[in-house]
This record gives sequence, C-alpha cells and structure tokens, in this order.
Amino acid sequence: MVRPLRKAPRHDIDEGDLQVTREKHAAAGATAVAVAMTRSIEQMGVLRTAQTLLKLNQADGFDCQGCAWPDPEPGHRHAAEFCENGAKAVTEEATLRRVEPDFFAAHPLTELAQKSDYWLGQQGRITQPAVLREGATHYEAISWEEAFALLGKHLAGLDSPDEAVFYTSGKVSNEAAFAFQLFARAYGTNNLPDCSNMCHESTSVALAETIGIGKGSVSLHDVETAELLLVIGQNPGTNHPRMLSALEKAKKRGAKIIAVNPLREAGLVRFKNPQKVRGVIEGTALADLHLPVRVNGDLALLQGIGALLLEWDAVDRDFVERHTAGFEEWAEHARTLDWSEVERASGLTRAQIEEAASMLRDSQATVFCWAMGITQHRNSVATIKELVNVALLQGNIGKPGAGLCPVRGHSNVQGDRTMGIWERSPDHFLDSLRDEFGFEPPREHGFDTVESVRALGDGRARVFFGFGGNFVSAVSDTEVTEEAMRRADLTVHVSTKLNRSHVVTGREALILPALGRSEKDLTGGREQRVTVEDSMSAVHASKGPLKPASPYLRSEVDIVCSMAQAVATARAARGSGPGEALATLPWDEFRADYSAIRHRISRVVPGCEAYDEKVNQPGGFVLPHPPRDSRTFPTEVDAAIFSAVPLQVLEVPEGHLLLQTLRSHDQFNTTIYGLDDRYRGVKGGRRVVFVNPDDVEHLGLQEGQLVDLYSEWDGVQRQACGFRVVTYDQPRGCAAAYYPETNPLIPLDSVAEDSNTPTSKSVVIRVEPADGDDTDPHPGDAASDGRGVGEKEKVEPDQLS
Ligand SMILES: Nc1nc2c(c(=O)[nH]1)N[C@H]1C(S)=C(S)[C@@H](COP(=O)(O)OP(=O)(O)OC[C@H]3O[C@@H](n4cnc5c(=O)[nH]c(N)nc54)[C@H](O)[C@@H]3O)O[C@H]1N2
Ligand SMILES: Nc1nc2c(c(=O)[nH]1)N[C@H]1C(S)=C(S)[C@@H](COP(=O)(O)OP(=O)(O)OC[C@H]3O[C@@H](n4cnc5c(=O)[nH]c(N)nc54)[C@H](O)[C@@H]3O)O[C@H]1N2
Ligand code: SF4
Ligand SMILES: [Mo]
Repeated sequence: MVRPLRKAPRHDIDEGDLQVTREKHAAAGATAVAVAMTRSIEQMGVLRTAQTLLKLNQADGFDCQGCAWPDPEPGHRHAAEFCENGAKAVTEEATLRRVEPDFFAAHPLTELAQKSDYWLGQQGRITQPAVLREGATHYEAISWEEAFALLGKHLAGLDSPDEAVFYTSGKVSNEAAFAFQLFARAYGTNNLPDCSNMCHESTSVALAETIGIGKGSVSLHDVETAELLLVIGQNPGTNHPRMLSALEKAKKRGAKIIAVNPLREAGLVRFKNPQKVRGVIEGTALADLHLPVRVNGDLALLQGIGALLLEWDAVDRDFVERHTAGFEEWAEHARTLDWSEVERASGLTRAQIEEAASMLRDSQATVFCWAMGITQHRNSVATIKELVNVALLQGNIGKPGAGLCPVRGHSNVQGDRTMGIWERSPDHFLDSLRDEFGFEPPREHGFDTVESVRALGDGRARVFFGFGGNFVSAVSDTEVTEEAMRRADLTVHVSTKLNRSHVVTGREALILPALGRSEKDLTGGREQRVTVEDSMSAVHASKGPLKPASPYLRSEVDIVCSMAQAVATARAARGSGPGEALATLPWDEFRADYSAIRHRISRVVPGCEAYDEKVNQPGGFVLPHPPRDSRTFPTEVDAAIFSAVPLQVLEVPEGHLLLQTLRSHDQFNTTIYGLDDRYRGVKGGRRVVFVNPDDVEHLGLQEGQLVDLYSEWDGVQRQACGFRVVTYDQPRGCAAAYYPETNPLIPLDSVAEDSNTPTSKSVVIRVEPADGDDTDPHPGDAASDGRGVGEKEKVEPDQLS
C-alpha cells in the first residue's frame, strides 16, 4: 500500500495492486465493448445506459463529450456510433452519483485538498452552487442569486478588467463560448486563456503562418480515401478511437499507414473493429511502417523526408509554382542537410527514413495526422512548419484524399476558438463584435494559460474564472500554479464534477454546477440545443436526452448571461468600475432562446452566415477553409509558405532521460476513469515510468523499483515521488509517464517558442531510487496547512512491494 507520510493529494490512490503485463498488440475488439458496458452500467444502470448511449453521436442526439473526432455523414452512422472511451466520457457525466451540500458539510477543505482528482471525480455530479467564504473551513450551499451577487461584487470592484482571468476548457458549446467571450470583452479584457494554449496552439500558430488558417484541411472522406496516412505523435487507439475505423476503411481501399511514435501504440499496430461481429474476432494490421522516433526527433525526420523527396524530384512543380512561396530558400537548406545530425536527432537510420520517404514518393494523396506528440515541445511550431513543407512539396493540400489533419482534443475546442475564445483574436473579429454590439472591445492581447499563472502569482490578476476544465491540474509546474491560485481574491469554477481546481482556492471560492451535454436543457422554458464544431470544421447541433442531475443546475449559457447581468448591476450600484458595456447587451434575449445567440454568431463569426438554418440540417455544415476548398492561401503573401527551419538536436546530458507525459487508456485529461492502461499492460496504478530496458540497466535501476523523478530548470530542482520503473520498448534515452501526475516536473517557463505551450512532451529528468527519506525537504511550505502540494512528500518503498 502507498502510505503518504505527509498529508497531501494524489498519493491517496491505492496502488498496492499495481500489475504490469506485456503490452497488448491490438486495440478495441470485444474487451473494449465489455469494459465500456460494465463501467456504464455500474454508474448509470441498464436503462439509463441504453437511453444515453443510443443518442450518442446521432443526428438527433448529443455530441460525445470525449474527443473532437468527427462523425460520419448522417445515414452512414451505426446505431452504436461511439467507442469505449466515448462511453466512459458519457458515463462520467451521466452517472447517478451525487455531491450534495451535505457532502461539503462532511468534508472540510483541508481534507478535500488531500484527495486526488480521481477520488474527487468519483464522488459524482455537483448538484447545487457552493461557496467557500473567507476564512471558512468548508464549502457550503449558496443560492444562485447570492453567488452571482458575490461574483458581480468582485468583478465590478477590480481596478482594471485585466485583473480577471476567464479560462475556457474545450467542452463548452459554441453558444456558451460566444456569449462568454462577448461578456469578457464587454467587461473590458482579452484575458481569455483556454485549454488550446496547452494543446494544439503550436498547430494553430504554424498553420496560420504557413497556409493562412489555423485549422486542418481534410474531411473524414479524405482520411478514408487517402493513399497514404502519416500518423505522427498521436495515439488514436486511446484518444481518438473511432479514428481507427476510418483508418481501417482507408486500408481496405489499399491505403498505407506510417506510424511515427517512440512507442508501438496498440491501436496503430493492430485494430479489432468492435462494430463488426467479424471484427471482434479478426484484427487489421494498421501501420505498414512504424518509425520509433526519438522523442523530439520529428523535426529532423521530416527534414530528412523533405530532402529525399527533393533529391528524387518527387515534387509537384505545378503546385509549388502556382501556390507557394519560399521554395528555393527551403530547397537550399534541404540540399545541405547534415545526415549524421538527422540520424542523431531522430534516432532513426537513413534507411528507415528512406523507406518512409519512398512511401510518400509513391503516393498521389497523403494525409498527415498529428496530435500532442508533435505540439508540446520547445520547437513544436518549427516541427509543424516542417510537416507543412513536406505536404506542400507534393501538393498534398486542397486535393481529394490528401491534406493536413491535426487531430484536436476536446470535443468543442476548435469551435470555442472559432467563436472568439482567444486571448489574441484578430482585429477583424473585434471590429465585427464592435459593429454588431456597439461597444469598443479591448485590443491589447490578453493572458494565455502560462501568462495567467504568472499574473495570478504576482498579483496582476486577482480573480480566476474557470469555464469548465481543471486548470490547476492541467497546467504545468503544479506547485507554482497552485501557489498562484491561492493568491487570488476569488476563484470560480463552472463545473459538472469536482476536481482539484475546486479545492486549491483563492481567499473566496465559488462552484457553479452546470448542465452537461447529455442533459435536457429547458432554459427559458423551451428545449434548447447547442452547437459544436469537430476537428474537421463540421458544425452541428447537439441536444441531450437525460433528465438533469439536479433541478438546481443551470446551463452554461444561462450562467454567462446571469453573471454579465450581475456585474452590470454591481457596477451600477458602485457608479464606476469595469464593464460599462455589459448593461447594453441582450442577455435576456440570449437566455430565452439560444437562436438569438446563433443569429449574432451568423453576423459576427466569419463563415457562419445563416448559422441557425445551416445547423438545423441533419449533420450540420462545414465551415469554409480556403486552402482545402480552392487552394487559396490567405497568408501575408497570398500563397502557402515554405519555411527554412534550422535542424535542431535536443541534447540530453548523460545519466538523464527525455520524458514525455501522456495519457493512459483510462482517463480523459485530468479526469481519471480508472487505474488501468490496458493496451500498455498496466493494471491498478498510474505512478509508473516507462523506460527502455537497456537504460534501466545502464542507470542501475530495476524493473518494478520505486523511484523519484527530478527535473532541473534555472537552478531549481523539481521532484515527483513514488513512481515504479516499468521496462518498455522505446528508443534509448526516452521515457514516458502519465499526466497530470508528472506536471510538477514541467517548469512553467519551459514552453514552445511562438505558441507558449508547456513542453509536456520533452522534459529532461533524472530517475533516482526513492530514498525513503521521510523528512520534509521543504519545511514550512504550503503543504503544512493541509492544502499541500502533494508531489514532495515521500512514500516508503517497503510499503509498495
Ligand atoms: N480517452 C481519451 N481521449 C482523449 C483524451 C484523453 O485524455 N483520454 N484527451 C483529449 C485531448 S484534450 C487531446 S489533446 C487528445 C490527445 O491525444 P494524443 O496526442 O494522442 O495524446 P497523448 O497521450 O498525449 O499521446 C501523445 C502520443 O504521442 C507520442 N509522442 C510523444 N512524444 C513524441 C515525439 O516527440 N514524437 C512523436 N512522433 N510522438 C511522440 C506518444 O508516445 C503518444 O503516443 O486526445 C483527446 N482525447
Ligand atoms: N503534462 C501534461 N499536461 C497537459 C497535457 C499533457 O499531455 N501533458 N495535455 C494538455 C491538454 S492537450 C489539455 S487540452 C489540457 C486539458 O485541460 P482542461 O480542459 O482544463 O482539463 P480537463 O481535465 O479536460 O477538465 C476536466 C474538468 O472539466 C469539468 N467538466 C467536464 N464536463 C464539463 C461540462 O460539460 N461543463 C463544464 N462547465 N465543466 C465540465 C469537470 O469539472 C472536469 O473535472 O491539459 C493539458 N495539460
Ligand atoms: S472517437 Fe472521440 S468523439 Fe468519437 S465516440 Fe470516441 S471519444 Fe467520442
Ligand atoms: Mo488537448
């Protein structure tokens, strides 16, 4: 058993039963169906399970709360159009477990602050608003009216609107997101950080610069009809499971697949389609070639591929001439590529890279898919530009079966950005907002997530408002982030379930419980629906079938409108303060009928003309994308841009490893569904570090040994305690461990150039035997008040075996 020696969170997970077996070489199949059903029935019962899952991802139903993978066209959907992890995501929300006010009476904050995100989430749906009053030991119930008044008082009382931070997580609907950004800007700030800042921001930056729009250029049909698919830095078997069905379809038509990943992820190696009876028995080998790239080696690999295509003259000259700029500069760099450096950086041989390049050469239509393995490094923007170079070379944008396919995370993260959730929205968007609503939005860029932490930490920001999400656990440098949150005057979370961000609070705190997407929304006395956008720019409606978890829940739209009115009222009472424009906006109209919001969206957001009519069509509509639609590239030079990027090799000092932090099969970001990672052979625990067997030997470690992880940055040492060593096939010098447990190791200042995304996939660490030392290494730190940090306390090694 793991026994914490100091009171702190996370270690309360009992990992005494941790087991490690050989990793699986196939994803999905019958086990996936069984796991999904067992979990759902456990938490929802049989009837509710059936009622819920049959509406999931159907044209007249609700959009899956899991990932942003698109649905097939209506008419081509299965009755069970979801995956194991989609079922888990729905169950998490539709569970019958409840957190009632007596829960808060029974558990003081000091106790809750020691609990893990897993434990907190398992307690169930929050049923009523709750407040932590200044100096109080417990959260207590509060009426909505009083909660909004408190919020209004704080926000109207700030010296500057920029002292408030309005964070959004990517589950929020388009309607709620549009209202929220309107609120923030009418209040007077662009401080609209979102989970994108930690996710695909590098993609958005690189694509906007090179092709003129920060979104992917493919449809589901393109994926299914590609000749070749490069799946790079992504684990679809766990994180986008239905993507495997699309890959399977492509394969059946003769497509080839290259997987670029330090790990041999099960879904990429073999897939058993659970939707086909035959599929449950037979599997499909998905990847034709697996390149076990060294962590952060993709830039070098892509430069190698580009150089070879150039050398072999596998170049679409016509496309390059007509549609691109900067080819010659890029080609000059490619011709002088230092192959020994390419091999050293990528960990691959020239022969391996030639094999991949020849598959590209032989393909007339290639789709490039990527996710966090590419976006969360210091040089991620450069790497994605290199990927664009390779795509442009062969004219793989704006033709059938080809294109760029960044695979987004949260189900509506792309939609939220389209709706203006962005700390750096361009002037044309702000101009439209001004013209439509008659106030002057602020123009100065706001804080992104990392900058928000800094601002909260140094007092520039005093109120934190989280619209969904779990900021404290999601952001890097857990200890620094938690300290920053504790300095706030007020922290507020609009949530469905409890998480760590609710228990690491400012002086005062509010929890505002929202309806989930699976629930009937009767705001304004009518059945409301909302809209969302998937990873391929398809926008459609979503309407929940279930009775809400509690009669006190409010919709996210309602919460934003009420908050806006509360601030306007508080401001009127004071006679001054931020947010003068709030009183002039149509919040009552928005709340009464979300169509009123959609009408405004159609007049403000580019590509959303006739929005309400178009989303009412079955399957919705697809937003315009000039490179995809007409090979026009709205960049500064009106052409797609080749980028000449210097080759970089990430040097790791002797005795250290390069750690990537990833997801298990049993979590959705900081929401932990369970303690198993089936495809990687881990059962009953999460505090493991995967290391190459030769490195285990080289570092003098042993399989199963209890170790502590250390990272260093600017002379500060960061530590995460109590991990077990698991030998795992991957390139030498690399390691992997789960997020969020490893976030304490990632320095806040370690971010991607140009996108400011935390470098969650390249952390230089030392692995040392746990010393079992139970003395407090940081006497007097915040943990002593019981709201402690959690990663510094020690675990006795003998308690773990
Ligand atoms: N079930 C489930 N679904 C999810 C989520 C979830 O937590 N659970 N999260 C959602 C969200 S918000 C997101 S953003 C996506 C995340 O989806 P993914 O990006 O697939 O998620 P990660 O687990 O971070 O996996 C990163 C993958 O990249 C590989 N990788 C790491 N470093 C490198 C590298 O340097 N180069 C290359 N080529 N590969 C590398 C890892 O081995 C791993 O396979 O999934 C979404 N869907
Ligand atoms: N080390 C490391 N850190 C990472 C990453 C990594 O790979 N490694 N990945 C990053 C990525 S890609 C992302 S996207 C971020 C994720 O960051 P976030 O989006 O902030 O985190 P989530 O865990 O998705 O948020 C879960 C919480 O959202 C709330 N919630 C769930 N459903 C709803 C709803 O319908 N409405 C409302 N209002 N609230 C709801 C619940 O309270 C739940 O606890 O983390 C980032 N952090
Ligand atoms: S692939 Fe993603 S969106 Fe589709 S059912 Fe699974 S989790 Fe939900
Ligand atoms: Mo994400």
